[in-house]
Amino acid sequence: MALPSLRVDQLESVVARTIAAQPVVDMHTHLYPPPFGTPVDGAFRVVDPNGLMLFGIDEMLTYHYLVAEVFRVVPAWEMPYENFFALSKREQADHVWQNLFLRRTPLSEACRGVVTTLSALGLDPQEKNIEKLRNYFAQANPGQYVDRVMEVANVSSIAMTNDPFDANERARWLRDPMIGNDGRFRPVLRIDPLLVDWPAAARTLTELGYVSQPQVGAAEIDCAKRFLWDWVHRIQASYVVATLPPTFRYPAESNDPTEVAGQTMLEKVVLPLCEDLGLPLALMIGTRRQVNPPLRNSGDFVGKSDIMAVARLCQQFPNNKFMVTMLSRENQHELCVAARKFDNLMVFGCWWFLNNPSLIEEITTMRIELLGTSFIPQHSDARVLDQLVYKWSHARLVVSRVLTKKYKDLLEAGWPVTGDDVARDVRDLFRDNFLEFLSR
Ligand code: RAT
Ligand code: ZN
Repeated sequence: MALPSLRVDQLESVVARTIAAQPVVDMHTHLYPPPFGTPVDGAFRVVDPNGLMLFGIDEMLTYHYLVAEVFRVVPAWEMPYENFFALSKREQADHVWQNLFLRRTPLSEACRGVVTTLSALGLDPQEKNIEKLRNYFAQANPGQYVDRVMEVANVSSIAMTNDPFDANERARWLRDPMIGNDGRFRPVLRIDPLLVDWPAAARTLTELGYVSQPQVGAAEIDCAKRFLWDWVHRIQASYVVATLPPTFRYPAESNDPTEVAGQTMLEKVVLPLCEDLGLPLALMIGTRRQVNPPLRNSGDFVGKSDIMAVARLCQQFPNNKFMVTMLSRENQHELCVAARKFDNLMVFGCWWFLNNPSLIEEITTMRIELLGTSFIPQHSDARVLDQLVYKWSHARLVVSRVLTKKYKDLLEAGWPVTGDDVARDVRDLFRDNFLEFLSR
């Protein structure tokens, strides 16, 4: 028997409860399981300085979003960039805590995120004594702590970003081929240099025995194919991903050798392999790297990109699957329209500078209006495990608001909406659209 339609006054609580209860498959993060190493042990001794599994208060406070924000209030003429980066992680965290949380109100989204996370983990942010907070994380066992955070955040699966061009990460995979074998994490192959910096990619390939020249010829295409094939299989990648600058064009509009090489790699290596293996290619477009290099990771910027490049790729490679997110707010409408034209295009996420409630609300509303539920509303992009808590709780609240409004409009138009309808839509948005696109 069909369930009765919800009443308008029931919508808000049913949608909120359903979204809160839906485990999330997080399709893009920079998180890793414990075998990738944790920088410090429980006694705050540095054990693996380049360890990739980051968690705890010091990592949260030194997140690159917050580093950028602390230089707004303690500018470089007071705290030169190099002095800040020469501090220990703990001292950097103290500086951020002092200046963004104690001396000012932590109103920004990234600051509020720390507060949400601490509260949800059962800590009292009003305590304000950072040492007490540190002691809590120092006692955590990394493997069990992954479970705890996933439970609090209600995340059931975490996609990593696995970069064979990063010497630190690569060495870990080569040392231990089973390193990524943790059912909670999903390996994903990151290939930026192949598409944006072939000379650098050629150096790495050569070092690894896939001898390549800075000019792309048949031998380089062959080497890159073997390299990609080997790494997709070594890590058991779910998909392939690259972050691209706003200047990305397809086809390339200049004769710049690096751009031309990137296009050759895309057409002759990456797309054929993805097609053969049924793997989506995720393109994250719009990052202008290092407009302020002394700020390091925090020095990247945003730029408006060209959506016709995406449309042409979708059209000319109909047997490939593309997952695309764009960093600039101005690109969002055109990207939605492109997704109406191409069923091999999956739009995802409100990325980085867009991961703010006001923008998520605007973008998600527009996506529902143009695409129904056929998109992936969010990915966390978490770099620190604990951030899963706030990135998802904040996103859930906004998506709840948007969906409630849309169901209300539909009820008023005369269409019944049941609890089962809500559950199915929420499942699609937070889990199945991604999983089905992978397996399509
Ligand atoms: O969102 C971020 O944290 C950025 O620093 C980038 O890592 C971006 O997400 C990317 O994957 O390139
Ligand atoms: Zn990312």
